[in-house]
Amino acid sequence: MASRSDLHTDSTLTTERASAARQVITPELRRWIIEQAQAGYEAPVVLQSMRDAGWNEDVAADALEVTLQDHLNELAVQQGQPAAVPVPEPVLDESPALVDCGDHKVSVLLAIAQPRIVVFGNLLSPEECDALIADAEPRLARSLTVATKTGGEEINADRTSDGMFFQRGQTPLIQRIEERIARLLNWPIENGEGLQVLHYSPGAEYKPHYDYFDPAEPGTPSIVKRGGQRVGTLVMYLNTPEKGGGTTFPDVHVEVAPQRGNAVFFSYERPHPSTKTLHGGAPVIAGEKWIATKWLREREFK
Ligand code: PD2
Ligand code: ZN
Repeated sequence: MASRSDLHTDSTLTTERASAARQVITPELRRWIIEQAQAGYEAPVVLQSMRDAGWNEDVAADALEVTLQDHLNELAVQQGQPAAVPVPEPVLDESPALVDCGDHKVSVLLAIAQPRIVVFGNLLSPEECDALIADAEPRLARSLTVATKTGGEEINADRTSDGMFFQRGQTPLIQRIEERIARLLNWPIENGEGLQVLHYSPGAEYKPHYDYFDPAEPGTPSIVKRGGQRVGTLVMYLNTPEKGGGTTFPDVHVEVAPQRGNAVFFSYERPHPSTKTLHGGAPVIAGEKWIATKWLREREFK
């Protein structure tokens, strides 16, 4: 292992999280951490060296995470990928069984780091699911997707569902659900698109796609003028299909089973396939499938 002479602690350090860590990472420490990673030392080994040198464990862990993330981001940008931006993220420190969202406690069923995927239980009550379906059903039409070639909307053969959009805050129920989501994901309510409800009949599916807007498409600059890129997706299951209809992540061979009231969240810090957030709605084999999707933007979606 490299010399520890760059590893002295700074007396201004506190146990504050990543932003504080970023302030106290000296260029020497940053260089040392990157050298350790390049030499093949795993994070726990580097962390132990920092603790041995007198660093507080939380501060050292934050400094390590921030430095390696910044470094990976720099490498990605050098390779021509868009820069990473902040994304919505639930507070899952210490692996809580439940996340308190004010009016409601949501359970955490599964968390995957890369791609970032979190499956939640009991995000919506059965009554809320039924009410959303009842409000949406009379207004369903064949689903459109945003057409990145033109910036408009188009019927998409890969998406054989019916759907509709609510306005943000359109009804008291929607307002309540949006407030819950904002607390759950630590993301401003204003950065959310209106809730979309989709209905899949047997055989209907949504073929694998990315939810961000492809920067190479000519319509994307005009789409992202309103609110910036999409950086996260929350798919909420409003019923439990008899067979099929899972949400699939083909790059990582994950399939989330649709169960009424549960939801799958995933985020993407850059509009690039390296996020591994390719995902689809598998064909419904028996029964029907209802979902509500909340897409989250970088900035206020006016
Ligand atoms: O219905 C789904 O599981 C699904 C799959 C992929 C929904 C979406 N994407 C979406 O609404 O973006
Ligand atoms: Zn999608």
